[in-house]
Amino acid sequence: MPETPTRTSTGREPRRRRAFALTGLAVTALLGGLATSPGAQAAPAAPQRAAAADAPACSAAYRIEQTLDGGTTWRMCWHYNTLAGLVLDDVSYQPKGEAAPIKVLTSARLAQVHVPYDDGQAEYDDITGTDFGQALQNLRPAECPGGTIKTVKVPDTGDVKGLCATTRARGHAYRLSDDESTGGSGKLYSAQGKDLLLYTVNKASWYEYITEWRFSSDGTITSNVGATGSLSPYDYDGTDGKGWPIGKGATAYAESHSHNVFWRLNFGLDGSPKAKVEQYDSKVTAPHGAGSPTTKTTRTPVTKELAGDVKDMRWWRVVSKAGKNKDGHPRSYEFVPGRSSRFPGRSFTKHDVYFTEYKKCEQYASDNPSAHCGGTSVDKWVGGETLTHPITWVNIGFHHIARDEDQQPMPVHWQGFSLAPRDVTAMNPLTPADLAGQNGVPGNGS
Ligand SMILES: [Cu+2]
Repeated sequence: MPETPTRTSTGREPRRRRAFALTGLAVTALLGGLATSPGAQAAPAAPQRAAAADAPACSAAYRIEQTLDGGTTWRMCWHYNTLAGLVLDDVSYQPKGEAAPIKVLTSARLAQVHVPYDDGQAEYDDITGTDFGQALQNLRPAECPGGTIKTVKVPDTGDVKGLCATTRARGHAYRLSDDESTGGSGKLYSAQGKDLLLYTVNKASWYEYITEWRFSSDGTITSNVGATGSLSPYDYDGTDGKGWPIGKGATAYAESHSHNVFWRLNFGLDGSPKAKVEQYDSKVTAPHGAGSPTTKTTRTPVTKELAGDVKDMRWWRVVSKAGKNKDGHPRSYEFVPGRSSRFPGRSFTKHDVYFTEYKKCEQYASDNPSAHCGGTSVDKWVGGETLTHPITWVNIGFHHIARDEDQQPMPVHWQGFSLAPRDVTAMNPLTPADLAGQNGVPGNGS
């Protein structure tokens, strides 16, 4: 297996090198793809007329449709990008009671996996700088329980049985014991929820990354990246205080490092690329005398490009300009980040979320291949432009200090975020028929 230097935006030439499985052919293909259109490699066959009116515009092999508990249906297309791997397109959500699918995302995918080592001797952009996309893994049937494994045509690699589409239980969707003592029916309303689950596995040198998307019956979307495979055996040299011994006694100091994972989300709420972004902050004031603390929530319209930082009691949402729910409230999706260790070492990893105005050439959060983008990383694209068609970039970091248990294989460590529907429907999309009359008028026994 040849050792190939990583290609990075700053021409960084790490001393420590991971062994890449890149072949000359793959490198050529990768660069050839970049020269044309960074976002559009390996698109599915020409879109054909959808069989059903509600179906997204892609051929059957690239279409996913799943009805879950409560009658919620998720529909989408997918294609494969030779760098970023799985791309989801035209994602729509149709809970029971909605006459038509509600469009949510135009596209969603990974935008980078940035891996700097603590000693500064290696730094990787795994999406753009390794053979991540080329090294899509074949899945065995047992790895996709209850689902189907779709064939992915990976340029210069061939057909890979690489995309699992299945469902997975997520426990309680809701529970309400409707107490007679408070005027209720005495009934127990309880339901178990399910998610549509899609995933691929891509190898990046010694690591294997599981890219997972979940679409829940209650309208929530979740993406997680799980890192597994193996620690790089070339990196057992962290004896500089920047590693952790995983061999016997004081041996095999695996060098610590970070995994900074970026996603790129192009919303298309209610079928329109135009949307508003809002930031909410709540401030708690300590009690005066014998009183109680009070909390004030402020809404700040994000009208211009923003590099945002997660804080306690702060959140953002992307708001539809094209559609409202049956209560007359504009539909929106709220960004719910998972736990993150923000890495302050690079300008593009300094912030947790970026909202930038759509530009075709802005495809990868770092090491972006296009030279005509005014900078090669997402932070450079926050330039004060007015947001009309916002692109959302999510950065979730994980500082990996290895432990004995990381061998062998390494247990999966996960990082990710959710998008929670906020006023997409007028009530819980799973509300049972008995309780449908309680929109704004809950049973209160009075
Ligand atoms: Cu790691």
